Amino acid sequence: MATRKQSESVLEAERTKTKPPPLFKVLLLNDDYTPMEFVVVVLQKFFGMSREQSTRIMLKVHREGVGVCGVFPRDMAATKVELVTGYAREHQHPLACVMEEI
Ligand code: TYC
Repeated sequence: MATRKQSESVLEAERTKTKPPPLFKVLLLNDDYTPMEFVVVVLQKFFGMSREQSTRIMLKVHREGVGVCGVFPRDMAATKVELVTGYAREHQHPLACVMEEI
């Protein structure tokens, strides 16, 4: 049976050592060549957005240069970036999708 002091020092060690896992934003970047309709489809297909939400984000990227598609743990963000980039290249579009730690 641990004493109160022992329990407190274990809790203190955990408080100072354990960090929550980092989160990453997945971003789409604007370019002059990828068709708007293709970007809308990408947002629906890979990020589960409605047509309306996809259109909003696509227009934001088109006007402002960058937009957030979602926030994910590292592995999930990396997979989204790979899938979107692969899909864009299959269709010969230069669409850029990147991840950035929050
Ligand atoms: N700027 C592109 C065009 O005018 C559309 C576009 C939007 C491209 C978002 C990329 O991430 C992007 N066809």
